[in-house]
Amino acid sequence: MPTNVTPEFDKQRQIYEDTENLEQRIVELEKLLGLAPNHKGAERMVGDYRKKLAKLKAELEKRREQERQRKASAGPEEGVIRKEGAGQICLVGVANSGKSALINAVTNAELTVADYPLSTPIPTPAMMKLEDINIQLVELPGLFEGSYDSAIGRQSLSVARNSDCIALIIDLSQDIDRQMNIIMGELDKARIRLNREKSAVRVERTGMGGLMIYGAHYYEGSKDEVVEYLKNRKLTNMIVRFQMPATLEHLRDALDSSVAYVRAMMVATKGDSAHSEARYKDLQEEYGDRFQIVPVSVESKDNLEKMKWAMYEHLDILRVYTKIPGKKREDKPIVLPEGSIVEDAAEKVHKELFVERFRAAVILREKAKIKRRQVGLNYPLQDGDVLQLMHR
Ligand SMILES: Nc1nc2c(ncn2[C@@H]2O[C@H](COP(=O)(O)OP(=O)(O)OP(=O)(O)O)[C@@H](O)[C@H]2O)c(=O)[nH]1
Ligand SMILES: [Mg+2]
Repeated sequence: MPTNVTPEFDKQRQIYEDTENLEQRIVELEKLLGLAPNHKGAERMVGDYRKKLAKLKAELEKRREQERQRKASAGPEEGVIRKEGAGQICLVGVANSGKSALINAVTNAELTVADYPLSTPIPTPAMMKLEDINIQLVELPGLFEGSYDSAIGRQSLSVARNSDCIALIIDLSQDIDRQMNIIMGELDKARIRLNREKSAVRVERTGMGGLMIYGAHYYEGSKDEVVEYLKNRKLTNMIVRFQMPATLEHLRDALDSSVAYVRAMMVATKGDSAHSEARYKDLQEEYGDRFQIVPVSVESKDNLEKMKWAMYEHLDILRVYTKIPGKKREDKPIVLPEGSIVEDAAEKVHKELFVERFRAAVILREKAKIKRRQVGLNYPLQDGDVLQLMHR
């Protein structure tokens, strides 16, 4: 049933829909809500617009927060590699670990492969095709002890901290402890934490009210210890929430806005070389709990396909294909973060407020028991879903 609206409302709706800038959109949407009819028949529409407004505001807040963090942590040369494709993965390892050879093996790039160190002197991107999407791989110059104190090392690490995933490249023809010590040491100096849950500890600075500590049973020590620590740091008004098992280090990181939490995996290279099997076994034993480890060899082309899929998995994304009834589905997927719902996909397809005109969505899942399912906007999507969106 169409909602009766005034001409002013219609005009303002057009203005709002045509506005691209996020801040301005919020202003226009607020004006629109001011003009909205208040009869019963319009409740649903007004509700949808209010939801949208809340979402836009949250988005703006998130953007501002990201901007603040970027400013807090960035060096002057940050952002030299523009992100492209469905996700970005940084290859991080010591010199000569086989990063360039690996990238050449899975992309069209022709990077210099050489047995002398630092043959790749600056962060270097290449595109890896995987089925119907592209994943950007970035080789960072080989790390060494003290990288973080050099300009190029600092720049590399700033690329890594903003990346979607870090692939630790461990050379199975070299000593693994030495490599891991160097890599983890430099990442640590750059305040990059791998595979660690950011939400284990949440802190909120308050103007007054003293210290409030929730979920203290998750903390490895006593609550008094937390209080003592915060007092020593002159933090007297604050809410601390432990949401998962946590240590003092987690608490310290939570108080430090320059700490970056990045997803990570491990690629063990040169699986064809002498003693590589024993080294791989040690690596599994020591780090298998923390990282998925994929052993590869460029020389014998071993496991490269498996590595590509492991990289895909670590991007935490899903692919959805739109389809018009009676036609073949689109070849190119819409790429969304894992956990996305129908509404997220709809927003990517139809730039403007779809919610109001939304009629129904149908999900086609070939592998599922129920292959065709009519769903609402809040329905969670899965990788490979084919989606039909019906609107007025
Ligand atoms: N046996 C063997 N050697 C490899 C393999 N992959 C790379 N290499 C050799 O390892 C050496 C270093 O390879 P690169 O790809 O240049 O290593 P890199 O990590 O890019 O090095 P930098 O850019 O200098 O840090 C070269 O001599 C390669 O031929 C492999 O799968 N097996
Ligand atoms: Mg290289």
